[in-house]
Amino acid sequence: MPEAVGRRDALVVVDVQNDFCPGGALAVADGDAVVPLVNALAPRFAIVALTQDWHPAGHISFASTHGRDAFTTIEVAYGTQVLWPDHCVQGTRGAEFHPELDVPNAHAIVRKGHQLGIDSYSGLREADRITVTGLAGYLRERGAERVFVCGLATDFCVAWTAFDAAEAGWPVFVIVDACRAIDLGGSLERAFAEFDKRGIRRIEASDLV
Ligand code: VGL
Ligand code: ZN
Repeated sequence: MPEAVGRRDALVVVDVQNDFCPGGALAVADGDAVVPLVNALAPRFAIVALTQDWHPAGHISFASTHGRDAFTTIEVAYGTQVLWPDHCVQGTRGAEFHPELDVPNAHAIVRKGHQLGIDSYSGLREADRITVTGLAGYLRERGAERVFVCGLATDFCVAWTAFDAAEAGWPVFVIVDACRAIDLGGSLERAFAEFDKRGIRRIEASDLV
C-alpha cells in the first residue's frame, strides 16, 4: 500500500550501532543491511530521531553481571529480563553508530538503558515502564502526527519503540525491510502478532512515496 510521506511524519531510527552489526557483541544477522536504506529514507522526513543503546558497565541486562549464560532470562524488579552479552557500553566503539550511517537531518539522539538497574528496549520508556526518555515529548513538540520506525532489532528495540509510540496515540508504521531481527525463541513472530493486534502497520520502504 503506497503511503505518502508528509511534513508531519517522524522517522525514528533505532539502535543502528556497531554492536548490533556483524562483528559486534550482539550482532543481528545482516544488521548492517539496514544502513543504506535508512540513509535513503531519512532525508524524506522532516522529523528524524536516532536512538542509541547506552549501557554502563555491569548493566542489569548483561549476563556477565549475574554470572549467567547469555540468552537466558532472570526475574528482576520490573519483570523478566533477557540476559545479553555485554553490548553498547557507554563510550566504546560498539556503542557508536555504524560508521556508514549518514543521517545529518537527525536532530535528536536519545540514549537509553543508561541506568545500571533498568534496561530499555523502547526509545520512549524504560523497562520499569515509568521512566521516560523524553523522545515522546520531543516528537510531540516537533508536531509529529505519525511515527515511522526502522533499525535494530525488529523484535526488541524496534518493537518496543513502536508499541510505546502507538500507546502514546500516534499512528505507527514499522518499515520492515529497514529492520533486522534477533529472532530469539519465536520473538519475531510474536512481535509481528503484537503489531497486528495494536494496529501498528508493517510496510516496506518502497511503499513510501
Ligand atoms: C537491543 C537487546 C538488548 C535492541 C538492545 O536494540 O534491539 N536488543 N539491547
Ligand atoms: Zn541493550
